[in-house]
Amino acid sequence: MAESDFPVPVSTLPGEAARAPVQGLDAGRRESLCRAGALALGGLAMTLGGPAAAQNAARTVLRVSTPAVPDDWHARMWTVFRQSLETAAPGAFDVQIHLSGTLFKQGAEPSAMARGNLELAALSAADLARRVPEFGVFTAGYTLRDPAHQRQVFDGPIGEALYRRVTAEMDIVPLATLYLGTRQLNLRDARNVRTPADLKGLKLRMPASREWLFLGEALGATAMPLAFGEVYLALKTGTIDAQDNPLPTVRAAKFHEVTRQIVLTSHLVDGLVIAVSAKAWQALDERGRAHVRTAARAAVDFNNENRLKEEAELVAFFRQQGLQITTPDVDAFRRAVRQAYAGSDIGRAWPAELAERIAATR
Ligand code: KDO
Repeated sequence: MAESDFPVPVSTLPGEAARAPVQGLDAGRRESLCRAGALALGGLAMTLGGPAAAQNAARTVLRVSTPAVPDDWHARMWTVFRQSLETAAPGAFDVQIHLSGTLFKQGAEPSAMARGNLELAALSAADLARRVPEFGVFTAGYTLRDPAHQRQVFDGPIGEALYRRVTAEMDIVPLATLYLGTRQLNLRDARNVRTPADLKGLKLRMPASREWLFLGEALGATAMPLAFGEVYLALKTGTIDAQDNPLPTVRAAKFHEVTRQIVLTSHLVDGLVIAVSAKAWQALDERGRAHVRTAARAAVDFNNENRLKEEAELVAFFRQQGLQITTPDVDAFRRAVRQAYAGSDIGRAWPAELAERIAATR
């Protein structure tokens, strides 16, 4: 990713030097050196900028970047994350939350984290599959049955092993996986959709990556890549005919204002992995790490609880808004999607037994 791809220039922030890992030292010594560095910086800031600057210099800056819109639960959960850290360690962390893709573009977060320009993000399976192909199994339609199944898989041995692979391959440390919702089709103009054949020729916007586009095609549509932030306008102007997202996202991004139908294909039980850059993680002591883990869990719990509740209420809400809500032949979609993956390169990117172990997880 070229530097010019980043919409907002990132400058060195106060506290950055205090967080840089020092190679070849044991953790205790590294921690005391970091503390000494922070104190030295604090002293300098005191001289230059007074007590407020000194306090800021000693805080660990954690920048968060997400494409999520402010009213979405997985945007609001970052405030819960910040509050949890503030309660556990008052004044120790400075969590800076950047919403709607204003700091980094959707999909650019992993490389920004690996380069030390970003500390925290919630990453999609497609983002992780680029370096850890097994993660691609979660980009495939109809892999996970429901939110409970997702939780069992990610909180169990499969999740643990995949998290370790991500840490080894990507210079980022997964902390927890949130439920983003179950993805449904959302059409600009209503049509009769029973099976994938009924989507022929439909321009379906998907996030811009090979895995997402494959899923769109497997559903029977013509997949078109587009960033999340551009979907509303594209629906409004007719550049695209449809998009897919979980119902809470449809509401938060107001896609129901520019669409007429939701087809309940339930094709992907979607999740995002909250992860911290390895650089930021290494600069934390054990207590700091425990606080960050607890904060990530609190954020996930907040998101999951609210999202599940809202998801259950939204069909009624969208009907009230005048949208048609239709249920297709989901088995026909499941069969077509599974067949598409079975014979493809993308389906071969993860070991067959992984999909079987996921299916067997209860
Ligand atoms: C989207 O672009 O459709 C998507 O739902 C993909 C997810 O992986 C995630 O990036 C999400 O957008 C954003 O967080 C916005 O809700």
